[in-house]
Amino acid sequence: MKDQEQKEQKEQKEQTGRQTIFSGIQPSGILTLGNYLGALKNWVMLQDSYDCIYCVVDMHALTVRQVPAELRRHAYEALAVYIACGIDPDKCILFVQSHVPAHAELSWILSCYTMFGELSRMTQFKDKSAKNTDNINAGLFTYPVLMAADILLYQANLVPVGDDQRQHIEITRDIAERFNGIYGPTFTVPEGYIPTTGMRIMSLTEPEKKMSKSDDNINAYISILDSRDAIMRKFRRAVTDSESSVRRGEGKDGINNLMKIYSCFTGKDDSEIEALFEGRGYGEFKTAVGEVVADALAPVKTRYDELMSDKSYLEGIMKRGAESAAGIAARTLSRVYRKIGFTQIKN
Ligand code: AQP
Repeated sequence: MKDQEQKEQKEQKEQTGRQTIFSGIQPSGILTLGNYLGALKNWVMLQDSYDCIYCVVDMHALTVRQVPAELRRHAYEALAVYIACGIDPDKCILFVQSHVPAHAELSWILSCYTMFGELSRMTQFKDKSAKNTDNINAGLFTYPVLMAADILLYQANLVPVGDDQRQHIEITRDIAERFNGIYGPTFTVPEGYIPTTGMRIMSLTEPEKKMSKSDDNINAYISILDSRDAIMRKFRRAVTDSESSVRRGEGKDGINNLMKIYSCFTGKDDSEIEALFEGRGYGEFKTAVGEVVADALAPVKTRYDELMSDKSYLEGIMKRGAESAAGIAARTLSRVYRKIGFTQIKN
């Protein structure tokens, strides 16, 4: 980004006094209802009040083996889904992580300020290494360091994520505080912004597990781009329990999950849902959940199709976003390099 443009952006930020938000989603598949409720819906809500930077974190996706052509396609799809869900590229910086090399550069530095023991405690590492026993690579282990670099490069104040990412926000804060403690104020110490509803959407087939886009069973997740028929079918098949009255309860993970999803789309709380479906059984409830989800996702799918038919538009957004992000990231990286004692050559 040009010096003048950067200066103007800085001045504007000082005038508006707005806080910065950073978040991202891996293009490791087609984004799910979990990504929508845990992340995207909030991103859209936040874009008018904060300086938002939203990223397609393709480098993170590499921690699990990807088919190259699919990874490339999923990156375009993720960007199109962001926009189709309502993220406005004129209000936010939207970019693809691998287009800004500073993420990898800061990640290396931060890995030297992150302890092996800290990383060993990460539940996502434990879960993913149990799932990918033939590919427990070092990237899977150091994933939280790259995530810390993503956030700290932009001096983000808030990171909107689902409940599953709580631990990664904590380690980011620890790394930032450790670095600041040694070298003086360098990084903004970010806070997680975790929604109260839709915090963790669970699998439809194994409701004790979170809904994941890379689940081998396609019936376990609702993809944001699923057809109405597919959405209805998956909800009808959703695993519940042997009772029949719709009510929240211990050991009723399937129904609890469906109630949470229904609540996210209708704004109704548990007692309202229980009253509405009294005496109507699980079958009717599952159909009702499917309908509210399908209705909400239909316009997203239509907009997505339009966007995907114009690749050059998406590439223009990627390029513009990468330039803006790189300008901000370069300032943080240069400050870090100076503080840790790297030599720097003036251009
Ligand atoms: N099930 C979920 N419920 C609520 N929020 C969720 N998020 C993901 N799944 C759920 C939120 O989406 C953001 C980005 O997640 P991600 O896709 O980058 O990584 P992930 O959490 O590992 O998601 P997946 O779908 O489980 O990916 P795969 O299958 O590739 O590992 C985060 O804010 C996350 O909280």
